[in-house]
Amino acid sequence: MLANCPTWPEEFAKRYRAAGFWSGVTLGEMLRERAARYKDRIAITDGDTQWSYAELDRRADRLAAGFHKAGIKKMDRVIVQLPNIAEFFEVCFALFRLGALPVFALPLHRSSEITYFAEFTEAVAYVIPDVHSGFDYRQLARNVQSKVSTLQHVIVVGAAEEFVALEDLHIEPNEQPFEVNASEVAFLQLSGGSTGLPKLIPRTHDDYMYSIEGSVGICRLDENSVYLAALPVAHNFPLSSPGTLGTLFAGGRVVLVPRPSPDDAFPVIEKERVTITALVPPLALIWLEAAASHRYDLSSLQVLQVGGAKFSAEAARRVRIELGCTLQQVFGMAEGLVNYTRLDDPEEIIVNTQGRPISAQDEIRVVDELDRDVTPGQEGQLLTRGPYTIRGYYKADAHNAQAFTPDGFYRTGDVVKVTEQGYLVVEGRVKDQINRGGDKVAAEEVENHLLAHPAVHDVAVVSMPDEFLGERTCAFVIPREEAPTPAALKTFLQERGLASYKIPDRMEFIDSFPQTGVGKVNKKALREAIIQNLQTISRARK
Ligand code: J2J
Repeated sequence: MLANCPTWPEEFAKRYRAAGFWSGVTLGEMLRERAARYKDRIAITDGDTQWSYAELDRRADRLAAGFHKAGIKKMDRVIVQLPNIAEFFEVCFALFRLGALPVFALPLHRSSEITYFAEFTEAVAYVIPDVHSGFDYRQLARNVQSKVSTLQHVIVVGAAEEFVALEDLHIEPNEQPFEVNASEVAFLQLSGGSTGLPKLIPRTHDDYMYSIEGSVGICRLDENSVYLAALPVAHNFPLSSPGTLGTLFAGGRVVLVPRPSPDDAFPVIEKERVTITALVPPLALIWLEAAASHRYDLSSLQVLQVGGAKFSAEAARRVRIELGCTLQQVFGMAEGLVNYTRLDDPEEIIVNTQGRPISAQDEIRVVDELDRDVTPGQEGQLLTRGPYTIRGYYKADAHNAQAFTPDGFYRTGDVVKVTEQGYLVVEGRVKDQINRGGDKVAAEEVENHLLAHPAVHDVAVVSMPDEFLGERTCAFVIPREEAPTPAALKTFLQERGLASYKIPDRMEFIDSFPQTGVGKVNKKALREAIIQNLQTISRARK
């Protein structure tokens, strides 16, 4: 097992295995079995590239052999930062088969995030595209490699320059397959985060397969399903809810688009006869707007999943009317628990709730600030435990003691209400995070970066309401003698290599922060001040 990963106590593991929730099948074996069954059926479509199940299977084997020959071993961590391209899947399945662990980074991550992931996980390899969306990832790799001594291999899809080209790694596989056990960690997924440094989520083959299988059943995927991956493929939602892996599990076809805009996605939906896709709320709004005037035939689309942030009931109601398909709300988290509205639920449930858990094995508690269960139907903090919700983050003992209850429930930080029918409605959150249209921003992480600026005395990052993204970020800055300009601070953050979506949308300079009774920064007052256009702030200061 990977060291420093809290896991399920033996009594739970035994029960989950005995009941068949954990099937003992690895992700690599799942593909092997599907390839034997579906052979030449198309598994992945990426523009003009089409890979059959047999081809993907063969490529994964050849690449696993190549990774091994290059010196990448079982349990080694490999940062995978790829856009929506077919190679993402050969890389993942090769690593799964080798027993090496992908660390999933998003295409928008920059040197700050990647250097941290590489250092923290002691990654030996980093897989990148050459250039994507106008950004040269080789330049980023040079920067990271100069700082992280463990990082021996940079592997590039495309023009490798001084690095290794992915295509050159393919070799004839060894007869002996690698030994990987389904109870082992399969990869490290990223947490949305609410702390200074992002947390890494260890998911095992067993637990992930269980969540995928459950999701496939709920979303009714089968051999005829065509799933469009429009969101970044490494994110947990398009990866597993049921996402691309669920589609491969079901024998369907994964179709990739480089960007989720209607201009990119609509012609592909028409051409490939896409049946299901997943979006975050702001994108769903853009699709709804575009649906009124586009000229494409979207009639194949049966299900539009929306999740990652709260989708308003008002927008939700428009989906069936304007896009002609069934909306499925998805409230999930990379730590585990995923809730879905069911496809045949009454419209009122689909529009007004964020769904119910995948499994009867998902234990849900809604509690007050003292961990006491609230009266059913009341609002409270969501705690959860179950066969696919982690028991702790990777190498994070101190944080785990707070993020999990002593009996193993994960504190989601979300504030929810449970309806009489057992559906969850997300009402807010207690974690110090801004949910920028599905992109999660940990306030403390951005605050730490701003505090590194010599002209910044103190800073508090909070959310402000936004019609389109749901929330945006605002940084309240107490400057030293001379206040820097907002533009200078933004450039400073960019130069520190922070992902663009974490750079505050707005900056306000103030003299002091409103305080809570116990002398902490009163972020609630700051949030309210923005809504009331900063009047309360000046009052609070007087
Ligand atoms: C309100 N908040 C939501 C929703 C997630 C499927 C779908 C989404 C994610 C995901 C995922 C929300 N309404 N419908 O991993 O498999 C917020 C909550 C939650 C956090 C998790 C999946 N859906 N959220 O978004 O790990 O605050 O996963 O705790 O990125 O997003 O973020 P993340």
